[in-house]
Amino acid sequence: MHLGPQSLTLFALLHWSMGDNGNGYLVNVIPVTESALQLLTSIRWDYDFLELDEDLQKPAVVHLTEADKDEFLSKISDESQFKFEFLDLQGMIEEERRQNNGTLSRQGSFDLNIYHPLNEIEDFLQSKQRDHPAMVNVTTIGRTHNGQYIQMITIKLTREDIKMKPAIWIDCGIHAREHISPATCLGLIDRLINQGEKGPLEHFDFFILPVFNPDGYAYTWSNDRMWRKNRRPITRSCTGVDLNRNFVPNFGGPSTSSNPCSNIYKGTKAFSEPETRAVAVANLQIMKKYGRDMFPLHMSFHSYGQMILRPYSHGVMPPPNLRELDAIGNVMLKSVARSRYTYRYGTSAAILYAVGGASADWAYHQGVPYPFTIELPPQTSGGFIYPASNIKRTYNHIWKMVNAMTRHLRRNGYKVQKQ
Ligand code: 0X9
Ligand code: ZN
Repeated sequence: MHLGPQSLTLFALLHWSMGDNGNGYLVNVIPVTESALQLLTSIRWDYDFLELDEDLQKPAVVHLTEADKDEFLSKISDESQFKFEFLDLQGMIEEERRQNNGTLSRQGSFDLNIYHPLNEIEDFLQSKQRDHPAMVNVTTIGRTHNGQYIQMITIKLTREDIKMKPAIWIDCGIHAREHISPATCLGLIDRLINQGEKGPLEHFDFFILPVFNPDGYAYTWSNDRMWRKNRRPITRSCTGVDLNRNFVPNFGGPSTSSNPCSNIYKGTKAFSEPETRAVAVANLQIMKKYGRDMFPLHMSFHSYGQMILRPYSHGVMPPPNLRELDAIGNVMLKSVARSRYTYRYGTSAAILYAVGGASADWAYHQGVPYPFTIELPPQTSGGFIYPASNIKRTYNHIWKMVNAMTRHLRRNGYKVQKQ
């Protein structure tokens, strides 16, 4: 719900009427002039901008905490330069919660079409292992700062007569507030298991990490729905590292920060965090066991924006296997073309922003030839809050995408091509 354009004189009123309930504020800011746009661009990484285009007249979307709200608003106070409106973030969150609670799951079965807190996700994984012991293995690949288990689920058909299949890695929930991402992973897990040998499992083994950042995820349920990073305390007043900045190569590169209070804080060094170490070790073990030729695909699900991002994350220089990446990118686009979602395909640097220290670049560097980062729906407007009625459509079209990719890999060979 939009509250309509507000003037600065209403700040105090808004402050009292909206409260932030720990979730902060969401503001649409329209730069009216070129210099206004330049100003926004220059402070882009000082605040939590969710959207910022190089387009005049297109609203930027910024999320503000109680602590940085007044400072930011003073920067856009010139009415000849900026128009802005508050979005009702709290109302959006409450509506999301209402829809989630309103859908009662059938007793004894896990409802894939609502969002689940961490403990329920863990129960879901355990139940899959219990019900399908031959196919499913849930392993703890590490512990978080707050002592939560980082759990990976391995799904494979273990038939002795079949020769080794290639491995596929999928991770979800590296950023805590992107709730549609873990929900999508759970949908994929369920489908893979149900389809068994009639689906992609006939030809591939799957390693899926549904919640990369358990502490952050738990915190979005208990305290701040808009939390992004992990929850390791860094200074007395600032907490958390952006786990998608904590890898190499290009640690400390574009859109990273050395400020522990920043939402894109990279950490003191690459792999400073238990979550990124756990993921790196798990990936290296898969590489060792399967061999470099047998680990073709690495997918990381984020939200939002409906984008398929290919290497490199940190710039636009063409990667060595660009042709094959583009071929798979096309397959991905085609597979969802009939769904209601339109995706854009390209490098992060070209269609979003360049990123240093992202996990997908690390995977590529380690020899996984096809690492994709996928920004799930929706397309715009504070889309981390995404009512549960959208979950099914989301994992349905992603299921199609994964199927199309695996079919393509089988047809065209999944081994790394010498360039
Ligand atoms: O900033 C990020 O880490 C990602 N966007 S998000 O809104 N989900 O936080 C973009 C990462 C792009 N990098 C890669 N292509 N790996
Ligand atoms: Zn993300």
